[in-house]
Amino acid sequence: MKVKKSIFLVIFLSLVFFLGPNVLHGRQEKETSQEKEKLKLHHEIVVTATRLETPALEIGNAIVVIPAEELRKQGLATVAEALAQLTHCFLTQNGGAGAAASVLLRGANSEHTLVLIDGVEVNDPVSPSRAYDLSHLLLADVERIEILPGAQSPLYGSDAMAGVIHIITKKRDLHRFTLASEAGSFSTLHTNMSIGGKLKGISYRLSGARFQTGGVSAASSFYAGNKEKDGYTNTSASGHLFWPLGSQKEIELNFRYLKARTDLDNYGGPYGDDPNNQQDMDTFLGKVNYRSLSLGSRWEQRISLSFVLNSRENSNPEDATHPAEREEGRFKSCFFQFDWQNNWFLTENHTLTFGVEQEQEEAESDYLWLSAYGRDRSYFPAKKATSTGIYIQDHAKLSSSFFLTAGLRADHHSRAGLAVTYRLAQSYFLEATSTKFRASLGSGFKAPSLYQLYAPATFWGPIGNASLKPEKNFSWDIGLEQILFHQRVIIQLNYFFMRFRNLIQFDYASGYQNVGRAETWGWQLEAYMKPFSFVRTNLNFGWVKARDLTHQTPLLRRPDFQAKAEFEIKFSPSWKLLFSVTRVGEREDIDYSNWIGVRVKMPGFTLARAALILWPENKFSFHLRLENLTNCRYELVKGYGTPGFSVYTGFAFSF
Ligand SMILES: [Ca+2]
Ligand SMILES: [Ca+2]
Repeated sequence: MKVKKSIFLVIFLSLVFFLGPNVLHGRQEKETSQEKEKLKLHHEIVVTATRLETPALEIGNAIVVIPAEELRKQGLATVAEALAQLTHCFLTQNGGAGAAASVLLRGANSEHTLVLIDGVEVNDPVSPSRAYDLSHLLLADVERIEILPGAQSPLYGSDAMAGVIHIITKKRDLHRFTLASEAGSFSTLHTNMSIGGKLKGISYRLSGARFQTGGVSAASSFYAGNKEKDGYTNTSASGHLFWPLGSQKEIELNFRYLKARTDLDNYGGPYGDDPNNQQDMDTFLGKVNYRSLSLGSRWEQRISLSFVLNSRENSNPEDATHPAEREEGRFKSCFFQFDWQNNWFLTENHTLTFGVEQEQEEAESDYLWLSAYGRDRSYFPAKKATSTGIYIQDHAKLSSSFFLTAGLRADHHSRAGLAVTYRLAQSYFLEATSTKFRASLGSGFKAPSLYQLYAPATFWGPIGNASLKPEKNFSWDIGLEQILFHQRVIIQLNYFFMRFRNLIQFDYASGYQNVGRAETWGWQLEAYMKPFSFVRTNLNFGWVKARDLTHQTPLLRRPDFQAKAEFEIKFSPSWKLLFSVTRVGEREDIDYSNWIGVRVKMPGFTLARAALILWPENKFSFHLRLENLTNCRYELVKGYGTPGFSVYTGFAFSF
């Protein structure tokens, strides 16, 4: 009933806004947006691949850019949902919205991808492998997401082994006010708003969002005993201040806060249900950035200081089905980052970037589990590690069509010692045939996490190992991008290869050891086509092989094949229709439902979605989206639930 009410409310508000005067102004914006689409890909400015604003044409890496505005207009609420639209990575989630989400980029483990929010590293120091849980990040204030696959440690240091996911938020909005809301299946209601403007020369943007859903059962309801739905609420706020100090200097302030509560189950598979197992998450991120130009605009300095505080509490009291079982957990971490980046615009053709980065991570946790079998406590006392990195890079325009980026970096971790990494990326554009050839190679590393270094031994044996060394990898890729028929067709083909060594793996006898080796390789084929001015299609194929070389087994949860076909029909400026089909291939997982984990083959699945957007170019828009059209029954992680067919509707409004 609650959902129906919400849907009516959304439709009502939509009509009120539609009948308002604002809709009349929308038409003029049409041209600029079409212009933008024409310039797609090739003149886009990206920042992640060189730490500089650089046209995509000059980038030797296979960078993927997700424009968030487009996804928001369709009603998507989270960064995880946005990443799930790609065939470049695979997103796994232990249940519905709010459940732990990992992104497996180019077949690598999730902890081997570094996640940045406006340049701030957010991989969680208290997570056993310092991975980032993507489930709580809302799309509301995101401008775009840049994904830079491949070993990128020379740019960003530790953790950037399989690539970097950079979430770039909106800073200066054209709009003074925005409001968007959506309601739909599973009692989902999502609302976000922002205000922006200028006050005494200082630009500001403040935004807030609230997402709540009744959810699906985390332990899949396809198995016996799982009837209880697991809901999720998320309240997020973010702000940005921009203060120009004359024409050559500026200060920026960023903050982001999120508070989330996720209902959990005890495990996936049969009888995993638990009515009162829940997790509370609090995160605060802050950043101050100073930027100046000197020596006749030849020398740019960016000095930034940032921090991230994470706090997570798990609580699972006794209940009717588990009268003797209780769980309590507290996890805390903080991360500080200082970066001094210098860009020397030596000549028109060379930009030299060099700098120093200092980081400190701190974490502690306490976890208690009581059951009929006894009492188990895992206590991790507060531990700290620091690391210092120095980096240098030359981005060179060797001719009007040949670009080269070369970088070198040395990082020193307070416990694990030194890691030196390098990268080389080149891009060549053959004007005569509109063909871009690109190639890149690089090395990466990941310093051991605090838990891997210092987790105290238990009755069962050692865990942490203070003499661990950094994990290392090497990657290369080549690609081709062909533009045909005046950008009506763009085809991209990429091949990549990555080899990992010194991987930290847990051994029951000796705790964590640098013993693992793995290899991943694959192809990515993308075709963008605009056969008519009102039709746009995107075809994406990703093939990945990911192997554990130590045990000679496929890495878990990596589909060997993913394909996606997307069609967009825009009949007039007042409505467009979107339809997409995604096919995910077979992959291996572990089934824990019979005490001992057994390797199982997970079947492939097909998901179809459709979205109707009314007045997509207007200040006011209205959408209706249908997810999992065929009500496909599938699992991302063995035993965990996923939503079936669902319907959402909402509006967005700005002035
Ligand atoms: Ca449940
Ligand atoms: Ca319980």
